[in-house]
Amino acid sequence: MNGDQKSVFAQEKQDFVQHFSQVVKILTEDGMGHSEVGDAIARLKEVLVYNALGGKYNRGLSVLMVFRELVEPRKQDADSLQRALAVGWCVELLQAFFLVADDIMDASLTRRGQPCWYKKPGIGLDAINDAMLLEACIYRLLKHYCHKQPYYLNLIELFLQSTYQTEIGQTLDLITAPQGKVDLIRFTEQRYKTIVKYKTAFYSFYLPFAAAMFMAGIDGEKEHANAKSILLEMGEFFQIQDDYLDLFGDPSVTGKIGTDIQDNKCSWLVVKCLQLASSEQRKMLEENYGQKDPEKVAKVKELYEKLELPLFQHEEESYSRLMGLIEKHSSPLPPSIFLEMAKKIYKRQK
Ligand code: DMA
Ligand code: MG
Ligand code: MG
Ligand code: MG
Repeated sequence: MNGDQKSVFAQEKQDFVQHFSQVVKILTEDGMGHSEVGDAIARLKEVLVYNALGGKYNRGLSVLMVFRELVEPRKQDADSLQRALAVGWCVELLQAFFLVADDIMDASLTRRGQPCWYKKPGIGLDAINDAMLLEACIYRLLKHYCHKQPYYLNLIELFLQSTYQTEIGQTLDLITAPQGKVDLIRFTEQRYKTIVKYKTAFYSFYLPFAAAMFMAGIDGEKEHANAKSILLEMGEFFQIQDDYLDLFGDPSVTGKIGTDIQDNKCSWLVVKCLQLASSEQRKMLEENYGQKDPEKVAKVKELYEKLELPLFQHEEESYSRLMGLIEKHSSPLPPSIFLEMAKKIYKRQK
């Protein structure tokens, strides 16, 4: 792949990752002066480095990509670009905050190819406070870079609202998957869609686009609602892939070992399985789902494989639905920003 063909994401990635040391510096420098909290700041630095790096950076890079597309080039001065980078990192910090907590709640073992933070010797449930620190960093960073900007309040409210929506989604995800209580009746397509819209789509897709829109001075309700309608469709599809990869992905590529079957999750796989299963197969699922025993997990996987769950067909359908939405709702934003994102997620392996 030569430079010209590289996606806009690949081009931005280097700048973006390089900016991280600046972010860490801003977040840790004033504390170093206050020597009484120096030890805590050292811990914060460790938490940032372990948990904010090593992912795909799609969410943070989206802010940058959309910002570049929406702001006229003569207004893309060095300071404005610094702010776009910083806001991109705020989205990555939000993600890090959710993931540290999500891995505890899901009893996961690995993330981004290394042990989950709470699994590290000596960390354990102290990771809960670390997650909260990561969240607090979002607003410290926003204030540092953007407090004089006309869109400052819009960004704060956007981050707060996205956090609330994600937490509502995580609540639904968790209460639909009570430990030790398998009840397949809960796993409806409607419930599934609600869970993933809230837990994933808002913060992963709408948030980065909306942040860049606000920074470009686009704050109209209609414009945001239009972009949201496209981005929520992408978000739903993205989580369906995540559910598929949980079981069928290669952990050396995804960086994480799946836990959805063991955790009794309302995964896309179990929802589709139930739509196709005979009453016998349903009974078999009832007996084996939501348990740690590897033999039971393997039985569930076997059933999924036997039923040939229609991910490919779903991908095609979702893609054409998305193209329709982009045609209808992208204006006044250039369709290319949505198409770039779509290119990134359809057919992904990780
Ligand atoms: C992802 O759900 C949602 C959030 C808010 C992290 P998940 O538990 O399926 O994510 P993962 O597969 O990355 O643990
Ligand atoms: Mg999880
Ligand atoms: Mg989860
Ligand atoms: Mg998952």
